[in-house]
Amino acid sequence: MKKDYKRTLITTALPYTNGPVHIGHLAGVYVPADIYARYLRLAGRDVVLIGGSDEHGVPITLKARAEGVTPQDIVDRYHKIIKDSFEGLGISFDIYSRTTSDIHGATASEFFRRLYDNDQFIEQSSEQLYDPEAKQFLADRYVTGECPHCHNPKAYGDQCEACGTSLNATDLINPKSTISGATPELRPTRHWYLPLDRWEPRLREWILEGHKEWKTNVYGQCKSWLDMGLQPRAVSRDLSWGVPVPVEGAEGKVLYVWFDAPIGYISNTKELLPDTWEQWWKSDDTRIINFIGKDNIVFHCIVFPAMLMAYGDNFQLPDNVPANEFLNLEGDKISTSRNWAVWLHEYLNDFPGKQDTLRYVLTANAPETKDNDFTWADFQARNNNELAAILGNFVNRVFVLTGNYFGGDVPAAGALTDLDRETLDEMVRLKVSLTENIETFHFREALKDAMGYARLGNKYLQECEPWKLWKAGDSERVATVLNICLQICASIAIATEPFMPFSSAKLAAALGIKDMTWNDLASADIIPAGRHIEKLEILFEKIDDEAIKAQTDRLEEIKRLNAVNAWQPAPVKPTIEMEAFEKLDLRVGTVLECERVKKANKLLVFKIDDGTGKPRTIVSGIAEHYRPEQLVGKQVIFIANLAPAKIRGIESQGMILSALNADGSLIVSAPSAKATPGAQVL
Ligand code: B3M
Ligand code: ZN
Repeated sequence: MKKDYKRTLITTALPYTNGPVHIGHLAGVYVPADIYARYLRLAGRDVVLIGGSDEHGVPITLKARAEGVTPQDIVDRYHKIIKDSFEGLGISFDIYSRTTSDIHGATASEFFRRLYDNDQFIEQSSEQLYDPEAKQFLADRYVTGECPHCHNPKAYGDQCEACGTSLNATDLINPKSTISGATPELRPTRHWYLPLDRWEPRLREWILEGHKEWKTNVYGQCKSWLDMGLQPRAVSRDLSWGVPVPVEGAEGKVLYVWFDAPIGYISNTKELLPDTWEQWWKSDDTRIINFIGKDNIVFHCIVFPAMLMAYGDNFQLPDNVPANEFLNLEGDKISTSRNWAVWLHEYLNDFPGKQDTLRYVLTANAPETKDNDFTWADFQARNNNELAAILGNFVNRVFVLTGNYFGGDVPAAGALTDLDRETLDEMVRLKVSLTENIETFHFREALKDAMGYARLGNKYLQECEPWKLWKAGDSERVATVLNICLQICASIAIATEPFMPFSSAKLAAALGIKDMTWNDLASADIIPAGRHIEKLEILFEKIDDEAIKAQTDRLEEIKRLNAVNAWQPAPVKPTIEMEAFEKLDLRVGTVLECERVKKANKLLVFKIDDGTGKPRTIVSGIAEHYRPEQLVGKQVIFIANLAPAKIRGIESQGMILSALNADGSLIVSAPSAKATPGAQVL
């Protein structure tokens, strides 16, 4: 890690604008980056937080094609949604721009051109997949097929999402065009390759020797890439959407999206700081931190650094790349295409004023070292039992007591007891731990430390019981206790600012704190005696079951729709002869009685009128789909000559036919009109 640096440039992965952002993006990248940036600002450091949309790449053109609109329409739509929702959540970007900006086009072009002029590329013709029907080359996500590593049948031409391996389209087994469904053929085409192998020794030394402090997932992935040996990588594509390759004779070719996107960090800094941007990129005393998700590690740690090395000009390499693992939703992988996500813009709509709850839950559950799970039950519990019951409750009690006993004027502290001193010491210990945890990107632990102030405050208040002291007439002691409690409140405002800026701002305003600094954290005299403190609005309202149920119902509905979309009829069983069918005796019966089988969730027991005059007993496993009373009086089709079987001690004489639907629901088969009980179905 760089020791002497003057400024920190923080970047966040540029989200593709083929959809809105969801909680997985937030937990992995944007919330941690924002925590870090806010902390550095409070600590008085020079920092910029750079973000923007990644508006090139095949997913965007595919989406445009599917909707019959232009790629520009798609990126305009989602860039706005993404930018607005980041703002809504309080992600404090100094700039949030986009890779379709002019300045980015020019910057990316110049970058490529300089590498080209300095012989940093290999120009090579190779056989690539071509769609003879759509008459175009198929790069990246224009092709799907079987992954050669894990045999997932739906791997993309650039990556297998099942095993995470990054692929070339030509690696896929049985490739298919996603445009026309055609089987692609190989055709030669010329492209520019960045010879990563040239930079391998320098990359090895820089990462494997120089950055042992990187997170183990990041370091480990880099090491395994380097140990496999680096290969030249194509940095252009035969596509029409993207930054054109700025070389003569390159018509119809654009820069590979992973070549232009990271340059977006530079373009956006230029746009923000046209006069001083170079300081932020090319000066040794700048420190660059890239916040990304785990699927972006190789591009940020190997490919982009190799590009920067090839460019020269003292471009700084990242000092750290704190990549997170993935967040799941209710036990299932988050997926844009399956709509299995909590979308930020929808959340902001559904839970107005509750930005901090989401930020809190995503940090408390951040997938820092392993994949983690977001559940709505946990979201509600953390809001109600932690934010409202611990933090909100403490500050609220302190404001109420100060109002009741001192008319809202901050009382002066008198002589300190041992407990007071221990409490003040604990505040300092929390600050040391909190600072260390943020500086080393351990935000989950850091959040616990920040909440530690509220826990400490509650404990202190409980031990001192100022309400008893007041009754006993010891107003002097009450003054000291409440003074200390108010200083704890001030520390809560500071300590939680990086994590929960909205409630921190409300609390700070109510306490009359104008300029918060990290320096003041844990101090015993942030709030001077005599200051009149304002009324505090409730910081965290409880979230009721109804609001949570609306969310879980929505997810259930999505699950149902996904099951319907993914449904395929079962393969038809091997052919049988007429003779075999004729052995089967299918009949119509009328349900006379129907009951649940005791202690069996799935079983119903029927008495059926089968025309013989003697009711027939059948046990059927359909209790999850029908209530007994729904079936009484209905007609069903059953197998009349199935060998009887004992089920839970009941002899079942046949089987009722039913059909299982795509969405998991079940219907019992019945004749289309009233039939005579016992009539054969032929
Ligand atoms: N757009 C990939 C992603 O959204 C890509 C990140 C670019 S960062 C320069 O996962
Ligand atoms: Zn795979």
